[in-house]
Amino acid sequence: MMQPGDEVLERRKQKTQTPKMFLVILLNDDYTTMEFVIEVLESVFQKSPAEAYGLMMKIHTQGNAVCGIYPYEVAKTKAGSARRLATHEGFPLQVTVEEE
Ligand code: TYC
Repeated sequence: MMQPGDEVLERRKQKTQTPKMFLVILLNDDYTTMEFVIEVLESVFQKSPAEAYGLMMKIHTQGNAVCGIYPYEVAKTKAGSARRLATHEGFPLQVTVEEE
C-alpha cells in the first residue's frame, strides 16, 4: 500500500546511487615517443593494439584524448600509473583527471 512520501524517498535513493565518473585525458607533447604512449594505453588503459594506435594518433594530431572513464579511485590510480611510467622513462607525458 502506497504511503504519502513513498515516491520522494525512491527518487532520492536512486540519485545517491549514481557514482560520479571521471575522464582520464592524455595530452600531447613533442618529446614522449609514440611507442611509449601506445605501450601505456595497452598496459594501463587495457586498449587493443589497434585502439592504442588510433588513440595515440588522435592525441598527436588533436592535442589530447579521453583514454578512459572510471570511478574516482580507478581514474586517479590509472593516471598515477601512467605518470609514474613516464617519469621512470624520462618522458614529460601529462595526464589529467576531470569529472564527467
Ligand atoms: N607528439 C609525440 C611525438 O611526435 C607523440 C605523442 C603522442 C606524445 C601522444 C604524447 O600523449 C602523447 N613523438
